[in-house]
Amino acid sequence: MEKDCLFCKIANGRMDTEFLYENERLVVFRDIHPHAPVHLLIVPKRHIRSINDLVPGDSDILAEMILTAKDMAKKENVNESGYKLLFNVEKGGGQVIFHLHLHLIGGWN
Ligand code: DGP
Repeated sequence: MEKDCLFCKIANGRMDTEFLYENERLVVFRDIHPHAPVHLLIVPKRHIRSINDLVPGDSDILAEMILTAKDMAKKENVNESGYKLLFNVEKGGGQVIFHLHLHLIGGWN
């Protein structure tokens, strides 16, 4: 865990956040400021600052995040209507929480 990292605290159960899914490596919870009817965050428990910090050894967690997003889209009933998967990368890319997370956004009519 990284000291002072909000998503390290959330992902490791130190905050009162409801998980829609959890395993040993990642968690899924709802974004506190949703941009759409369905707005989930897929977050690894291990601290990685951003996409810029990924190394070849991170390919498994990255693939698992995307596969989990696909499963969550089905659970939230947006798989057929469609959805966006988004990584904001660093400040200029809109990232405000510097702990890797994948946005799943959908549910528009
Ligand atoms: P980004 O801009 O990609 O770093 O997105 C960070 C997202 O995290 C933003 O959409 C709001 C969300 N967020 C920030 N703090 C909290 C929190 O304490 N709880 C939850 N559930 N979401 C949070």
